[in-house]
Amino acid sequence: MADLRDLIDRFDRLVTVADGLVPDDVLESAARVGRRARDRRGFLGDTVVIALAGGTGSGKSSLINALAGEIVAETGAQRPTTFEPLAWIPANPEPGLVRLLDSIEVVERVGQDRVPWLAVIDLPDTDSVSEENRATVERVLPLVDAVVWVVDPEKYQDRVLHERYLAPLARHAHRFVFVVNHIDRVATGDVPRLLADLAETLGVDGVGGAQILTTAADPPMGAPIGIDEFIAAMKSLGDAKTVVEQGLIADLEEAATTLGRSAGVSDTSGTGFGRRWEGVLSAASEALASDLLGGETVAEAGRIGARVARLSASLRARSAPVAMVDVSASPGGGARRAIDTVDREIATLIETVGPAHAGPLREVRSGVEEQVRSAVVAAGSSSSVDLGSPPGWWRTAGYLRPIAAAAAGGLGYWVANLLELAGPVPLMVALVAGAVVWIAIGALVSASGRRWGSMAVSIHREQLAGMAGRELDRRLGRPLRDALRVRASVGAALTEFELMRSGIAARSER
Ligand SMILES: Nc1nc2c(ncn2[C@@H]2O[C@H](COP(=O)(O)OP(=O)(O)O)[C@@H](O)[C@H]2O)c(=O)[nH]1
Ligand SMILES: [Mg+2]
Repeated sequence: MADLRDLIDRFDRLVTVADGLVPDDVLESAARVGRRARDRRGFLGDTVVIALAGGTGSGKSSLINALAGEIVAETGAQRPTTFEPLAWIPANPEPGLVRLLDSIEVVERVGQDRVPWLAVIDLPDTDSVSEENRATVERVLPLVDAVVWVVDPEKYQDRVLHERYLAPLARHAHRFVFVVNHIDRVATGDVPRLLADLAETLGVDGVGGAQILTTAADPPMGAPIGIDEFIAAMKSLGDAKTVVEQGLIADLEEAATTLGRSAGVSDTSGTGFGRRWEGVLSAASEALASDLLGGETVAEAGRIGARVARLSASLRARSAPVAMVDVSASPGGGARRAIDTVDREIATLIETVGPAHAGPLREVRSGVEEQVRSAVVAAGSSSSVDLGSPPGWWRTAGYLRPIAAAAAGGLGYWVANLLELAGPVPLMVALVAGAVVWIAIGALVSASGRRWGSMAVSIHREQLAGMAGRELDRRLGRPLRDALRVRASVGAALTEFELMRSGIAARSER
């Protein structure tokens, strides 16, 4: 998803330029949609951004460390009082997140790819009575998706917290989450009472109904407790947010279309290019992916997977065999199809804007073949796929196979005897039953291996298609957009020129 804040900026600009071109009521309802989007509280973007607040020693830094699975924030044990605000954020942060951290002056940022959709900001401790710290919380609040109040089982009734922070900020209650940390220090039987007690006090503060979680971020013994549940809670917060944002984007798009139609233009460049290009990209990148990793490679991966499975299940194998599949990019039919698809789109564009203005577009068109072929090479640089480690049950199946076959044989023999079948028949029945089970287990393992192999390369294929799509967009989408932008500004300049010219003509007639 593009940065929502940028989209809203663009939208506002559109509303500004449309002023005077469209009826007032149309303009006003569009402006309302823009205002609503901008007023939406929370971080405008894909990442779930949360801020940790709470008193000194409640365990905010420890919680970040527990999320990170390593020490990234100094805890009370290491450095008791100094505070250097820290953010634990995705290693590839979206631009909006970087701007947010810049604006609230959080300098220390630790990149992570453990929970790639989550950004955690450590706020100044809330036990100081200083107004400044509350102002910080208040300033950050509208910009983040949630403020997580980390409290201590002993100090959760702290007057400063409730009177200075929670009660005055109660109107933001719907974006508060509470974490009772140090839960290892509370006897299990006492936890429900403690939580009920906290909930009651929160009700008095006016923040009743908020979610309360429990953690032990840094227990003296054993692993942290409640961290997975904490991540799950943040995830569902993010899911709810995605729904809201998608609705918002749909509203903005609809309002923009209405504005454009009302002003007599069908979209920003008047060509509908943006909308069509997405389809062109996905068709072309799919075609390229078939060059990079075609049906034969998928079949080959299936064969390799089946072989790995059989080997894993054979008692001879000491350790799991390595499973690699070679992917060799061979520009062929797929590249041709991609070239044709893109070429057709540019031809349509040229026709729409008219041959007189199509110079830059024609220039892009002449390079299509070369760019598509380079995109294949760029996307397909990694040439082998590791199928990963084989599922453990194959080995188990290998051990069970002779046992199960022998058991089936024994059972067959016993049943044959029970039926009083004479001569060599019971022995034959035993052999057949044993063989059937032997073969069935072998077939099961093989089939599972085949699925495993082709699944792994199919996933890789999707990644390749994504990469090819990004390459194509960078090499062709961007210059096309630039060409259209130039054309739009030429159009605007031309209009200005015409207006001035007609003004001069009118004056000279007088
Ligand atoms: N027993 C226990 N100690 C904890 C827990 N979480 C943090 N601590 C300890 O409490 C102290 C303060 O933690 P810290 O994360 O620095 O708190 P902060 O001031 O909120 O950042 C440190 O010595 C931590 O080791 C916990 O869940 N259980
Ligand atoms: Mg700390």
